[in-house]
Amino acid sequence: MSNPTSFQDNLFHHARWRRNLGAALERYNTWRKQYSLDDPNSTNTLLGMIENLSSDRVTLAFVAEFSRGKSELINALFFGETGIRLLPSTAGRTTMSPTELFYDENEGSYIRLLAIETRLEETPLNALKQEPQRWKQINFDPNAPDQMQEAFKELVAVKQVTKAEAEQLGLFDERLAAEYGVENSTHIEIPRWRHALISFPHPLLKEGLTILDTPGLNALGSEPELTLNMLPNAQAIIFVIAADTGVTKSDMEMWTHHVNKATKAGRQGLAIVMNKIDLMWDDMTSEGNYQEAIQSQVAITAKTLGVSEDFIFPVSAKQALLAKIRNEPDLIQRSRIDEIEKYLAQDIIQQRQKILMDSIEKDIGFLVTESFNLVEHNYAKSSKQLAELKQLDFDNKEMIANLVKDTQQQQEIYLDNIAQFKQSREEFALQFSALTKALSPKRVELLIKASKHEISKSLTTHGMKQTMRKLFDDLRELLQDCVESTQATQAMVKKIHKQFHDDYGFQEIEPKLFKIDSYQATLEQLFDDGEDFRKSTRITLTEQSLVVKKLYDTLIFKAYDIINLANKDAKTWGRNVLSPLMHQIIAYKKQLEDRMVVLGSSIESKENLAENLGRLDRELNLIITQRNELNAIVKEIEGETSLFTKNASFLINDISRSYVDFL
Ligand SMILES: Nc1nc2c(ncn2[C@@H]2O[C@H](COP(=O)(O)OP(=O)(O)OP(=O)(O)O)[C@@H](O)[C@H]2O)c(=O)[nH]1
Ligand SMILES: [Mg+2]
Repeated sequence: MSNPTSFQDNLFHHARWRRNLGAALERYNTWRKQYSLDDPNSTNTLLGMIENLSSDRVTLAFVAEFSRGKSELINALFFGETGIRLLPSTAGRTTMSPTELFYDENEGSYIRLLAIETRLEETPLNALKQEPQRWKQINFDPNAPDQMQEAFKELVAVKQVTKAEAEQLGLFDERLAAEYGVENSTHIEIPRWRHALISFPHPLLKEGLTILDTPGLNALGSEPELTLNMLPNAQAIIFVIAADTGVTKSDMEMWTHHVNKATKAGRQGLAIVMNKIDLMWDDMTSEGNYQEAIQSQVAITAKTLGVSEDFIFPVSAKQALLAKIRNEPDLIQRSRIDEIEKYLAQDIIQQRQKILMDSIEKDIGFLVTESFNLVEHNYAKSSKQLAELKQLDFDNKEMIANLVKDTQQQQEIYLDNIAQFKQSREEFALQFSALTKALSPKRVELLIKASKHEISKSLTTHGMKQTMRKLFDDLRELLQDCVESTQATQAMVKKIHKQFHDDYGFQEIEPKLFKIDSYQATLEQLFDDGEDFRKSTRITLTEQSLVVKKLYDTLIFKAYDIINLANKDAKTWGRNVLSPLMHQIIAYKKQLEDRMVVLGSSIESKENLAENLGRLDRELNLIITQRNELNAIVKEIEGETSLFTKNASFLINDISRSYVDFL
C-alpha cells in the first residue's frame, strides 16, 4: 500500500478550506438577515457562491498521443493503493473513449458508457450526461478490485464497421488510415463507446478530484466537445511524452493545437510528464550517466516545446505503480513520481484556491464593502445625532418646538425626495429592461436559427466559415447594442446616488458597474478557438462532415451560453445596484424618526425622555456589536489573505473606544 501522498494531503486540506469558507459565507448571510441588511438578490448571489464552493471540483486532464502512458500514469498517481492496474494500459492503442473518473455520492459505484452512435445526434454531450437512461450502466463493488478491473475493460471495447459507417460517424479518413496502414481493409475498427463516466468512492475523488483520461489517437480532433468544452474547463492539463522517443511529430501537433494554446493564455495549469524513464535505466552504465541523460532529454524537450524546464517531470509511471503495489520505497524514489505529485499538490491546488478567492472577491467583495460602509455610516450618523440630542437644553421649550418643526420639515423634504427616488427607480427599471431585452435569449435564438439554416445550405467549408463569422459578428453587435443602454443605465445610477449624497450627506457609494466587453472578448476567443480547431483537426473536413457539424454545434451552444451569462449577470447587477442606497435611505428615515421621538418625549415627561435616550444608547451599542461581528466574519472569509480589508480605510480597530470617548 502506498503512503498518503502530499497530493492527497493537500486535496483534503483544500476540501476543508472550502468547507470552512462556505461556513463563513453562511455566517455572513445570516448576519445580513439578522440586521435586515439583506435583499433577495444579494442573498441569491451568496447562496450561489456557497453552492459553488461545496460542489467545486479540481479536474486534471491527461492528454497525449496514444501509448505514451497516460492511463498508467493515472494508475500510478492515484490508484496505486488499490493494488492493481485499474485503468487498462497496454502496448499500442488502448483507451478508446474519453473517461472521466469522479465520485457521485448519490449513485455510488458504477461505470456508464455512451454508445458511439450518439455522435450522430445533435444533443450535446453535457446534456446527455444528465440522462442516465441513455447510458449503459455497469455497477461494481468498490471493494472488489478484480470486479472493477473487469468492468473497466469496457474502456478498451471496439467494434468493426464498414468504411462508410465509420465515415458517417466522422471516424474515418483516407489520409489518416494510410498513415496508420489500414487503408486496404474493408472493415474499420472503431471505439464501441463515445464516452465513459466512472464513479467510485476513492478518497481523492470523494474530496472533489475529477480525472479525465483521453484516448490518444485523434480523439481530440474528432470530438469538438472534448476539445472545446472539457479541456478548457480542466484545472490543469498533464501532457505526456515518452522519454525514449522524445517529442515526436505527432506529439508536437497535439501540443501546438490542443495544449500549448490553452495553457499559454494562463487559463490553466500545465505539467509535462516525460514518461518511461526506466527505459533509459538499462542503456546506461552508471547512475551518473543515466541522470545526465535524463537531464539532457529534459533540456531538449523544454527547448522543442518552448517551455521552462520547471514544467517537465521525468517519471516512470510503470515502475511507480509497481513500487506502490509492492510497497518498495526505493523504487518509488527511483520512479520520481513524487516530484509530479508534489507539483500537482502545491501549485495546482493553490492555483485553484486563488481562482475561487478571485471569484469571491468579484461576486461578494462589493457586498462586504457595502456592509462595512452601511454599518460605519449608520454608526457615525447615529452617534452624532445622539451626542447632539444629549447636549440639548430640554427646558428651553421654544428651542425644542423649533427643532420639532425643523425635523418635521426635513421629514417632508425627505418624503418628496423619496417620491422622486421612486420615480427615478421606475425610469431606471425602464432603461434596465431595454438592456436585458437587448440581451434576450429570444433574439439570440433567432440569430442562431438563421445561421444554422445558412450553414446547412453551405456547400463549401469556406461558405460555412463565412456563415459562422457572420453569426459571431451578429452576436457581437448584439452585445455592442447593449453598451449604449449599459452606459445610460449606469449614468442614471450615478445620478441617483449623487442626489442623495448632495441632499443628505449620504456616503458617496461608487456603484458597481456592469461591463459588456469581457463577454465580447470571450465570444471572440471562442470564434478563434473554433477556427483553430477547424484548421488543426487531422480528419479532412469535407463540407458536410459530421465533425464540422459537431464543431459548429459546439460553438453555437457555447456562444449561446456566453450571451445567456451576460443576460443573467446584467439582471443580477440591475436588481442589486440600488440596494445599498435603499439601505441608507431606510437608516436615514429611522434617524429622523428617532429625533422626532426624543424631541416629542421631552415635551411629555422627563422619564419618557430618559427612556428614549437610553433606547438610542442601546441601539448604538447594537451597531457596535454588529460591526464587531462583521469584522470577525470577514476575517474568517479572508483567511490568510486580506482580500477585502487590504484597501479598507474603513476598518476601525476599536470602535467601542471612540464611542466611549464622546459619552
Ligand atoms: N517502460 C515503460 N513502459 C510504460 C510506462 N508507462 C506506460 N508504459 C507502457 O506503455 C504502454 C502504453 O501505456 P498506456 O498507459 O496504455 O498509454 P496511454 O497513453 O494511456 O495510451 P492510449 O490509451 O492508447 O492513449 C503500455 O504497454 C504500458 O505498459 C513506463 O513508465 N515505462
Ligand atoms: Mg490510455
